[in-house]
Amino acid sequence: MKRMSWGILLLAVACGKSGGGGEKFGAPADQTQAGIIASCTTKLQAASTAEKLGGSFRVLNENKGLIEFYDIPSEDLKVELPRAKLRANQVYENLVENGFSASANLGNFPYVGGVTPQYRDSSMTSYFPYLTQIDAFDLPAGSRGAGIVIAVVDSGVHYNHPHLSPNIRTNSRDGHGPAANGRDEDGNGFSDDFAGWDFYNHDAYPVDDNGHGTHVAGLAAGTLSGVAPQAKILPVKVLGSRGNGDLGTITAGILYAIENGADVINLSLGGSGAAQIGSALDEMIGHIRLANDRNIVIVAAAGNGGTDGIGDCNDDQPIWPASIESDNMIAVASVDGSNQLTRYSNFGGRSVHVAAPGGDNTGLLSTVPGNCTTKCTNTHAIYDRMSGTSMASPVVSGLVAVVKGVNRSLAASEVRALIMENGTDVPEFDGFVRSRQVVNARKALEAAR
Ligand SMILES: [Ca+2]
Ligand SMILES: [Ca+2]
Ligand SMILES: [Ca+2]
Repeated sequence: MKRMSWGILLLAVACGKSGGGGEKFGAPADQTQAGIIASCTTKLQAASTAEKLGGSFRVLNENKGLIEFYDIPSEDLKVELPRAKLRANQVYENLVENGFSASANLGNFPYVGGVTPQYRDSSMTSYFPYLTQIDAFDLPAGSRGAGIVIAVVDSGVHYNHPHLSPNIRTNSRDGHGPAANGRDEDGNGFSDDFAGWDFYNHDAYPVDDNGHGTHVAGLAAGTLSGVAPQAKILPVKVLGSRGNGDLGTITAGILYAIENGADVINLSLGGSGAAQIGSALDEMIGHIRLANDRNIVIVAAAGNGGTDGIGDCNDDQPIWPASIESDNMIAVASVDGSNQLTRYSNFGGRSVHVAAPGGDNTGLLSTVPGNCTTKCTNTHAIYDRMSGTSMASPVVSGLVAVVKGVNRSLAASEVRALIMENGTDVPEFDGFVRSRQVVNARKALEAAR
């Protein structure tokens, strides 16, 4: 419970309604704090608009001119900013369905690095059966995702975990910890973003206060548990400690990943109502298609069955982001250890592309946050089990890294097609999973060479 309080406390200071006219930092904590997102608006315009109309604003992406305004009616904004597209932001309480608070209130701490990577060996097969299930346990040297960046857009990443730390993508052009100076040396709009960015709290330390993002990162690219044990992880925190989040913050996180070197973007999050929300999602849809133009693959969880926990059909009830149609989008259902769809997994013969292990009653074993914040050693290597399409998604993100790692010339749509066509065929998936395949690393690798 302590973990939650600092997030809320910070937001109360940053996003409180009192003292309008200024710039705010950090995401809205609930729907009452949500604002209106405007495109094509400079920070200077935002400041003068907020001052004139008596509200406040936060910058979602300065270079792209994405601003969220608070306490200003949209009619007034429309008059003041005729060129901007305006959309109401939406806040969701539960965008991830599992995760747990870390064992201690970690606060912000710098990435340390300097850990000698410890890779898995044959003595560890029983810990990570999902890797054997998709033929990824013992991939040949040169086929482990080296040189590929997976953005984990989630609740943050415990980047000093000894089995994640060697794989964190760092930005040598902008400092961290003792080298942090409050300046944006590389001019990407984010000061001191050495190890990713925290869009939820607006700082350079995307520490995971939920646990979900760290688990996801470990499945994609942990040195022991990851499908791609030599790929890099770009931590992008967009969710709060309760798994809460909003469309504007998530969209800003996706854009950051696109602009800062991601080859794959993992989105183990989502909400219902894609059809109803409509234009509020336009910005996110636009950015997913922008990623496609740059050959960045998006991998998204198909969803965990909504409130009753029994899988729903995404063809009938679209969810976001998984149901967003784009050639680079891979929506992932979850199977158990016997390649059967798990009870909770959403499905869709048209809109869900592949299936991957996501854990059933026992869950997949992966990295979770511990209370070690400096140079963590193997004694701080904390693991736990979680289940969900949130876990199946990073298994596929890791596979995308493996595939792209051996053939960088593949277009995003080609990577998707290759993964869909080179798995384990499960005839019962007919009408439930578009490709009818559970992904398979060895087959996909052979096809990619
Ligand atoms: Ca920077
Ligand atoms: Ca700096
Ligand atoms: Ca932070």
